[in-house]
Amino acid sequence: MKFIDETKIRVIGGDGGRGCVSFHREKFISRGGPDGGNGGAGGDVIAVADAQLTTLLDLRYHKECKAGRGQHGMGSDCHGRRGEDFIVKVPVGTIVRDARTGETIGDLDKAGDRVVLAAGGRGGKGNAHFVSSTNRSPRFAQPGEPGEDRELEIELRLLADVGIIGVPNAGKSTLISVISAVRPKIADYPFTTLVPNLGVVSYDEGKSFVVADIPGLIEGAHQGHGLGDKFLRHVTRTSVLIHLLDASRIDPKNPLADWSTINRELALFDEEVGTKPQIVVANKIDIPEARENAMVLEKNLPDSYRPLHLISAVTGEGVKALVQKVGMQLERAKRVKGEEAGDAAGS
Ligand SMILES: Nc1nc2c(ncn2[C@@H]2O[C@H](COP(=O)(O)OP(=O)(O)OP(=O)(O)O)[C@@H](O)[C@H]2O)c(=O)[nH]1
Ligand SMILES: [Mg+2]
Repeated sequence: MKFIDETKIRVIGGDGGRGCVSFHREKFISRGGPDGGNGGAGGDVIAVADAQLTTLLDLRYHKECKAGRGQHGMGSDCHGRRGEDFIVKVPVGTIVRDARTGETIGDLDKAGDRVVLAAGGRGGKGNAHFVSSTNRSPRFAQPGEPGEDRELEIELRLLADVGIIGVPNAGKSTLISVISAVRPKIADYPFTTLVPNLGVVSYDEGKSFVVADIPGLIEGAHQGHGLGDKFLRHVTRTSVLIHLLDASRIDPKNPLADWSTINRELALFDEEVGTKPQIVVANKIDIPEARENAMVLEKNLPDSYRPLHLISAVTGEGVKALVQKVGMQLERAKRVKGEEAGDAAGS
């Protein structure tokens, strides 16, 4: 299935129904009072986060979403029915912005979250509403109001706890395939992965986290080189990054080359992504010399990024320990977040 993570749509709330001008008519009653009912309100266009969806693809085919109009008011004090709402299903992690002002309208980060994208217009009042001591038989009613009409930018940011980033061919997809149930394409050439993959990783008993494997990054990704850096939006909400390096490619004379290149691209994409906690991992240590080169890398890494983790996604060496470490780091991050939230509530 095609993966779409940004699109534009137009949303239009339903128009309100017209109020009615009517007078009571009955046999033997010569001048009945006004009895025109109110028009019904127009329906709303509402976005609902649906856990079954993983892409914005459906919206590509549904560029315009219009809710139903309210029914006009009728005689005998009958009010018009409300227009039908138009429900737009979006994946969890969808952010909605007004295309003109850039204002964020909604951030649907939990399944079932709802946001009104375009409100329906109010229904007009019927003439019965306008009866007063000075005007006992008004001959006018209100028109319905038009529904809201706006252009929206829709963006999807996958909700993952952990992002796997690194140069092309480092083994990111191989790693996600051995720690979760997803089976992405794996091949010995750069840019095998074209769209992010999400997997659920179980560790300990009953505990799990969600990991995202994103397409490889190269120098100049922020200028669009390779596949560009737009997929980094999917790691903006993660708590931890696994920075995966291909140990067989480490040059002992310049061991930090790949690592620094990627870090530069992260920082150029977004300051927050650039400073996210990173677990640095050297993969492919089953290849001769890879292990030695990884040791050189480890010596050159800044203290805060040590220890370097050595793994082979193919033989499985070091993989379980890595998953445990990621799990522990996530739990710590959650505790800190909880404490911060507690502090904020307490103060
Ligand atoms: N020897 C060895 N080869 C590996 C290991 N992990 C991955 N590979 C191989 O490295 C190649 C690239 O693996 P992928 O998992 O597709 O790499 P990727 O990082 O997802 O690459 P892109 O999607 O192109 O960015 C494949 O041929 C894998 O079989 C490993 O631990 N040891
Ligand atoms: Mg891949």
